[in-house]
Amino acid sequence: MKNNFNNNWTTNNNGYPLNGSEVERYISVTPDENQLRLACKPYYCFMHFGMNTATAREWGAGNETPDDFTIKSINAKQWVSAIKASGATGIILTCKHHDGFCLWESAYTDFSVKNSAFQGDIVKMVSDECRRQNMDFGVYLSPWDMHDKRYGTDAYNDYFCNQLTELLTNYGEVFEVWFDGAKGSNAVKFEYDWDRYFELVHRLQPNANIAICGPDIRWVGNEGGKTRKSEYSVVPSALRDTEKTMKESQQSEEQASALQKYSSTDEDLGSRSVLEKNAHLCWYPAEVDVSIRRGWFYSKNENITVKSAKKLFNIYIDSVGNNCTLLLNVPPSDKGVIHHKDVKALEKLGRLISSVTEKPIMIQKLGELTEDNGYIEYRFDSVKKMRYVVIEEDIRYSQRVEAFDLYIKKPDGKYKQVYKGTVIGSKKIIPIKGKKCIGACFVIRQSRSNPVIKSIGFYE
Ligand code: FUL
Repeated sequence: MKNNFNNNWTTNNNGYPLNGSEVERYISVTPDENQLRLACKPYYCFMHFGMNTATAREWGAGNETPDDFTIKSINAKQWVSAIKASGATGIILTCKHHDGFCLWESAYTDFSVKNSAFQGDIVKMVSDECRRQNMDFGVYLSPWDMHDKRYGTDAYNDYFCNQLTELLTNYGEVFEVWFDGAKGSNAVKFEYDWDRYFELVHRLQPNANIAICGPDIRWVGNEGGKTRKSEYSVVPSALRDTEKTMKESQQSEEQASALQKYSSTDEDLGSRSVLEKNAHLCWYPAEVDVSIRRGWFYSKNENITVKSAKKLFNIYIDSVGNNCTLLLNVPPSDKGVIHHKDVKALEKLGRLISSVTEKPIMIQKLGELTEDNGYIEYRFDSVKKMRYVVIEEDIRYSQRVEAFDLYIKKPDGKYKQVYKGTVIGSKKIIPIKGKKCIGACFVIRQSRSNPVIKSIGFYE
């Protein structure tokens, strides 16, 4: 056959074994309940807000006082509505960033909103509003603390656990806990008691995923919204090493822009050649954290850096549509609101995201493929202008597809290849740019055992 459709996973599988004990070892690695839930809600937002919002800094100096937090009110309703309009399903709030200032009235420090001009508990205001608007709420609590004198001693681990306990008991359900690996290069050497932190999260919020310096969600490795060509979720367990994550994280206030660039270090995290050398494997999907603006915190000088909806949408396609989750940072301003430029971009982003699946041509649930499904042909009832194809693996059975091709059938009946892909995973979104076609063909070239495809959808 001309397009070589017969050369597929059921015939030579690109020369790789289709089954066998090694393949069994890879496909036995699957997500747990929390990770499965996360994959169903793959887009949520970060909110960097705190002392740095008031001082227009990214990290601050650690010697700020509660008086420096000059913000007097916030409009939590506007925050949550603006995020919701963008299609996101949750918000992770920086309850305490590296400067140490707490957005809630912690019983374990004086350095919080309770001693500032602000009346109220910002964590409560945001988490309550999230619940009101049916959005998930998550917490960011920076392990590195420039302000607290206990940092560097055992007492700090107790302090951190006490704060974590407050956040995980007083604010309802928490969907994600974000432990940042960033730390100033000249900060005192200190070993965080990660096991104790993780145990606490598991006990107090059993449904929460722990991200970055945590076992459930992997940092994609840059802050510029870039992903690898093949984003694997089955990877060596060594990637969960918190020390490694910390080494690659931000180490100075000025370094932020360098981290926005993509580094090709560790480009291949999960191909067979990597997995075969590693005895221990885990399910560790990537999260893409990126800011809508240049910085993580609001600064009026950066109003001109708000990314366009189109740019944000491309980031969405490259992350959510590339087997990752997206954590888009939207920092409220020192006026306590999300700036109108960001609000506008978010609204448009929401419309672009819903446009992907608005006009289905055909959606098929496939399940486990068999010998007869080396390639699958689709016939549409009339000529369509196809704009997107969305393919999902049923990740309860791991991540199996390693290579696939997508063809469209042109109105003259000829096939044309429109995409050459590698992994699929939880979701692959392929933009086709409105090409005219009367059908399509999905050819899986390489797989780990029989592919299990939850669905394939074609959209105008
Ligand atoms: C980094 C931090 O240093 C930044 O300030 C920001 O919070 C970002 C999400 O993580 O490592």
